Amino acid sequence: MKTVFSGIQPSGLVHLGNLLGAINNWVKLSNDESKNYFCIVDLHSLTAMPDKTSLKTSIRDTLKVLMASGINMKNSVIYVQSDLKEHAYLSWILSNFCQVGELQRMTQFKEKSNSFGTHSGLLTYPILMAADILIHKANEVPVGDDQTQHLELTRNIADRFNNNYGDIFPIPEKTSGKSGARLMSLRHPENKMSKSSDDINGTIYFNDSKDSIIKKFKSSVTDSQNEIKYDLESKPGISNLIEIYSAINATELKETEKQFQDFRYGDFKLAVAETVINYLEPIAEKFEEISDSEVDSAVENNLKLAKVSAELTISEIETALGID
Ligand code: AQP
Repeated sequence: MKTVFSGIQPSGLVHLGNLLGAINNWVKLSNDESKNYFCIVDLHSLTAMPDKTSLKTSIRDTLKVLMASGINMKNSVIYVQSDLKEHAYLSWILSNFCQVGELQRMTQFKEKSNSFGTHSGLLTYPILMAADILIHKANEVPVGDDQTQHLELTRNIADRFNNNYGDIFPIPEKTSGKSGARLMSLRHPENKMSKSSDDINGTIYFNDSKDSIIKKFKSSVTDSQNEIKYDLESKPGISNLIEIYSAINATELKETEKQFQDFRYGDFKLAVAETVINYLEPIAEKFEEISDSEVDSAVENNLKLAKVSAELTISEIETALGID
């Protein structure tokens, strides 16, 4: 049986990019024959030095979104990274299988070190991500395209460990949906849609009101032509809207293009807004129904399962390294 791992940072409200790029695939995988670990990676979010109260709220809200998203909880273990100290322990071990130069070349490091300053947490973050994945010996990692480089590094680290100490880790594969793997900001289609974006009008949050979603789509940046065509180079705004519509309706980009070929931009924007409203509404409603105590008991039970898996891997690694 395959093992799946993926994580999400509690760095703000979950947005449409997180849902279509990652969580949608988690829902699908959780209904397959696989063992799934979905983790709120709060240690990663410390790299942005968050405010204590917002972090606590964000952890709880992100757990609730996962529970509301339709993930099959029978096949899935949902837990918080800092509750399982083995992640950080393995990260230290794996840091010996990674070169500083590799970390310095990571695009996210270059981008984020401009905003948050260059502390070593930002640099070593991908090693912690490798530990998150390898601690459960995951074969499959459903993530958005922004994580491709980090996953490649994880594969290299696993390979180097195996070459030196025996075949402990499977080499994990990245999986993403046909579309939605990289949603862009509605206001700045050259930047990815992000929780921590400066312009919140470019991001659709899971609990945005109907009016706010319509307003954000109406004001989305497109181009001066009037052709519904997928062309990332010259029409990034319209391509992003085609991507969103296709990801929600599980249609090919070409099919969406054809369906709306005679539409004016304004009408197409409204059609995409409506599809997004229908997609988000049940998630936001379910989110409101989940109580804090339901979250607490789910996390407590799930953590026990995650701990069993992590301890098994750590014990194998310690034996392989001679530190058992
Ligand atoms: N714009 C996006 N399009 C598609 N997928 C995306 N993901 C994030 N943004 C997009 C995917 O969502 C999962 C969880 O991401 P994360 O919270 O761990 O970190 P991130 O990629 O840094 O996400 P954000 O929303 O941009 O957060 P901040 O603003 O804090 O940096 C991942 O699988 C990611 O690929």
